[in-house]
Parts: sequence; structure tokens; C-alpha cells
Amino acid sequence: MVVLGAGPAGLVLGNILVDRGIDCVVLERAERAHVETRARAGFLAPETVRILDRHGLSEGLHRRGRLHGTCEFRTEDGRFRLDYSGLGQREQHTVYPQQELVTDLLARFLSRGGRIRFGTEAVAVRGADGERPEVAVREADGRPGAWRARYVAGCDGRHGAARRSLPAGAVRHHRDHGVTWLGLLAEAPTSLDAVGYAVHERGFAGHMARTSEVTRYYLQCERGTEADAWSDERIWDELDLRMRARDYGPLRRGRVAERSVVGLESDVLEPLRHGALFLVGDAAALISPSAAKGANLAVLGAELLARALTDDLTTGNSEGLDAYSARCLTHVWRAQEFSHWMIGLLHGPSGTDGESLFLNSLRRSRLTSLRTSLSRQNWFAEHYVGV
Ligand code: FAS
Repeated sequence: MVVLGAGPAGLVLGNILVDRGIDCVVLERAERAHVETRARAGFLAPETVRILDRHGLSEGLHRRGRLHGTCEFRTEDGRFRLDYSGLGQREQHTVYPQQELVTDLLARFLSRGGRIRFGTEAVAVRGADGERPEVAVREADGRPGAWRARYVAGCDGRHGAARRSLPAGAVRHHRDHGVTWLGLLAEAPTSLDAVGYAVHERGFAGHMARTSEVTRYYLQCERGTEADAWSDERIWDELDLRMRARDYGPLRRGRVAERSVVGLESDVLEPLRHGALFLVGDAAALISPSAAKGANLAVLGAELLARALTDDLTTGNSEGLDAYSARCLTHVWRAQEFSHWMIGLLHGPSGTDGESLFLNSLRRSRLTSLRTSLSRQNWFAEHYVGV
């Protein structure tokens, strides 16, 4: 078994396979230090925690993670809070930075005898329609190399080799949501005891806990904005403005330690299986960070595939593998649908043409029904926390 990529998908898959005695090697193009420090997601769904619990991978998150169950919306129609932990399935997120989870997964994988090759970039997957596909790689010393296995799991993200190796005819559903966020990591404690969503005529702003000293913020910006274009002071002044600090209290400022520009896009590849090649996580489907689903879908897909591979390789029962794509896509599309709804809830066009006015009125109506309707709030909680 060859697994491409040491992100959440590849490392959860690798841990479960090694735990079940299935020989697998993870090929990762980055160095270990980069993999263990790359800050991305931070909100783990309860189902994700249950999966990690089942496979003995959750010790770190239970020790250092924090439960989180409240959203606060700040809009032109005022402020309201949703305690989603008391709604829907009555569940909460666990706030645990993705880089800490990946570090835990990596340590566990190696302690279980898992093999990983850092600095090894997969270039292409060949012969996926055969019995022994080959993964062509560029070894750490730049030399070409090749790995063969019965199966290959493409856990190498949206720009990886697995996607590049798909046969003609693979379908890609794609949507550019036309929204761009400046993703920020601030060396400052949280300013709210909730996930903050601010909807302002100047654009969206978001606030999400990461650790007790670091908070993630998002600022909607123009497409084409350079990550370093805004000074720290301009970022904080704009966040204050959009989060209505004057009405609801100042934000706790600090150095902006990391910036990234994220164009909100979504895509889904279908099917997720091409012979002996399987796609998992972002390699299978990219989802906008608006609803904090990406890393959670990666873990869910990894367990689905690990179970199917185990059945096939230990008992010869290939039903799970045959069903993997359809099962995984059911979860993917449900998450995509909610994520799409969230984008419409938090962003409205700024124009004064009829279409923009109509879409903005829809947005305000969605927020009003979320503020006033218990059934809508239960629906929101179930989908916001669910995967
Ligand atoms: P990953 O991209 O995490 O891992 C892929 C791995 O493959 C990487 O280590 C890469 O180095 C390696 N790789 C790539 N090409 C390769 C090749 N050719 N050969 C070998 N290795 C290769 N999701 C959430 O749920 N909540 C959030 O709040 C959130 N915030 C985000 C913020 C930002 C700025 C970004 C960019 C993403 C965010 N995401 C969030 C989404 C993100 O967390 C992904 O969904 C998650 O990392 C997906 O995990 P993987 O599928 O394992 O892919």
C-alpha cells in the first residue's frame, strides 16, 4: 500500500492500516518540520473525535483540545449568539490545531512501525487500472525513483500527483464562490468566547479560536490581494470596524504571525476510485473553510477507505472498496451543501444592481430566520457540527 501525503487523510489512513498489520509506506514531499508546523484547520467535529478515539489517535486532543459550542453573529441588524451545543444533536467542536493533530498522528504512526519517506515527491501514478500500479517519484536527493503496491491512496491534496494522474473522463465539479479571504493567525488570545461571524457592508470578518495564545481571523478582501499588502494596524482597524468593536468591545490585538490569501472555491471529483487508485481528503474534494469541514472530511474518508482496504487485503472481500466512492461522496456533498449555504449567509454582493440587492436581502432573511426560528437553529447546529 502506498499513501501519498502526510496530512490528516494520509496519516489517519496509515495509522489504521499499520495497526491492522497492513504494510504501507507514506510518501511526503515536504520535510517533517514543515508538516508538523503547517497551521490550517482547528475545529474538529465530534464524529472526527470518535474516529480518532476508535483508533487510539486522540490522546493529544483530549489533553490539550478545548470544547467549543457557541457562534456569535454580528450584522447590520444587531448581534445574536447561538449556543449550538444545546441544539440539534447537542454536540460541540473540539478546538485543536491541525498541526498538533498531524504531529500526534505522525508520532503514533512511527511508533507503530509505520514507514514514511519525507522529501519524496510523487510525480505520477501509473498503471492504476492494473494489479501493481507504480508511483513515480522524485527522491529527496533529486533522483527519479518508483514504488509499486497493490493499491495507492491519493491523500496529497488538491495539487498532488494523484489528481494529475486521473484517467480521461474523471469528472470534476467546480465552483468558484467569488469570495476571497485574507486568512490570519494573530499572536493574541481570543476576543470572544465564541466563533465570531461578522457581516458588514465592507465585507465579512471571522474570528476562530486556535490556542490560548493564537487566534485565527479572516477578512474578506478583493480578489488578487497580496497577503502582505495590509499592515498589522490596517488589519486590526478593519477587523474592529467589521466586528463592530465600538458596540461590542475591542478585539485583543497582537502580532499578525501568519497570512494567507484563500480564494473560496469548492470542487468534487467523481468517482473517487480509479482502479487501484483512491482519492481521500482534499485530493477527493476541496471545500471552502467557511464551515470548517475540510480536515473533518479528510479523517472520515480515511477511516472509510482503511476499513475497505483491510477487508479486501485480509479477507478478499472487496465490497467496501467497490462502495468507497459512493459512501464518501454522500458525506462530501452534504458538507458541500452546508458550506455553500454558509457562504451565502456570510457574504453578500456590494453592488446596488437588482441582483445584488436581491441576494443581500436573501442573506439578511437567512440570518433573521437563524436568529428567530428554533427549527432553523436545530438544523444549523446539526449541520455545523456534523460531518
Ligand atoms: P493536506 O493538504 O492537509 O495534506 C496533503 C499532504 O500531501 C501535504 O503534506 C503535502 O505536502 C503532501 N503532498 C502534496 N503533493 C504531494 C506529492 N506530489 N507527493 C508527496 N506528497 C505531496 N479545514 C477545516 O476543517 N477547518 C478549518 O478551519 C480550515 N482552515 C483552513 C485554512 C487554510 C489557510 C487552509 C489552506 C485550509 C484550511 N482547511 C480547514 C482545510 C484543510 O485543513 C484541509 O481540508 C486538510 O488539510 C485536508 O487534509 P488532507 O486531505 O490530508 O490534505
